[in-house]
Amino acid sequence: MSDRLAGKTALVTGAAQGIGRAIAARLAADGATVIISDLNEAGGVAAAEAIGHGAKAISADVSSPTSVTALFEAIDAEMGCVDILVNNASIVPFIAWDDVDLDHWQQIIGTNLTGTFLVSRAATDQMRAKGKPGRVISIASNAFFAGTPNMAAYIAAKGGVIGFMRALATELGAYGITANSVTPGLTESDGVKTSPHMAAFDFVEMLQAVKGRGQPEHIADVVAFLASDDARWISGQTINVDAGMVRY
Ligand code: NAD
Ligand code: 4PL
Repeated sequence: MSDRLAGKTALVTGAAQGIGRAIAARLAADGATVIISDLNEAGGVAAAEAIGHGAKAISADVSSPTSVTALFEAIDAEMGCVDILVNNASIVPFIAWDDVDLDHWQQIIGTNLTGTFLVSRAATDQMRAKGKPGRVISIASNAFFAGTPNMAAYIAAKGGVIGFMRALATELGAYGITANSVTPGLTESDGVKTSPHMAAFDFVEMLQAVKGRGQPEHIADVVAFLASDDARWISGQTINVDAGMVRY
């Protein structure tokens, strides 16, 4: 769609499907070399082939320190460094409060919050080691503002992600690295299409200022802006992308 990300390398986690895949496609269309990373190895390869523009798949589990280390060793060997990190990989549960036990809590925090920490730690250490500025963009959720039902551990993890991006902006601003969060509203992703969240669309649309169903591209367009030079003066912020469902 433009060449505003020409010469940049972008890593998008959880990009085999859904919002992550749309983000990868949009960054590639804007000229970035995109690394698609996902637990789902075959899905990542298929996404990279479909997106083209030199997109490449490297599978990883963001919740595993050894897997994240291996991912960044491969990036170091193959392309040197990433300029843009998009923390998108998450589990999106629908779970009644009475079923939220310690196992569930630790699984969700482990992937959605600790995974964001592990990948951000490795990516920004690499940027600093190579003396490169960079961008960290984390996908949180408007459920953090709305307190959406059936997602207690998820909402806690997303609040942690938003807080972490605020802190990282401070820690890394001096190195020319910005850190921001994007909070999508309910979005018709591949994961949501096969989940009980589908039943919430009519209610959510009633609350939206702008009517229609959230699509992955609505989120990808804003992430691509934050990745671009136009967003160089934005850091530590949370951009809500939900057709005006919540105001904060
Ligand atoms: P999705 O389930 O369609 O896709 C998620 C992808 O992440 C999958 O490909 C999955 O394999 C991958 N993944 C899961 N755990 C992983 C791990 N440990 N390591 C690597 N990859 C892993 O999800 P989606 O709806 O596209 O959501 C994408 C992001 O947007 C998530 O951060 C989610 O919390 C956020 N979000 C989604 C919605 C929505 O309504 N869809 C709303 C707000 C925020
Ligand atoms: C409003 O992040 O923000 C359902 C599923 N509804 O994952 C979300 C809303 C879901 C959301 C989310």
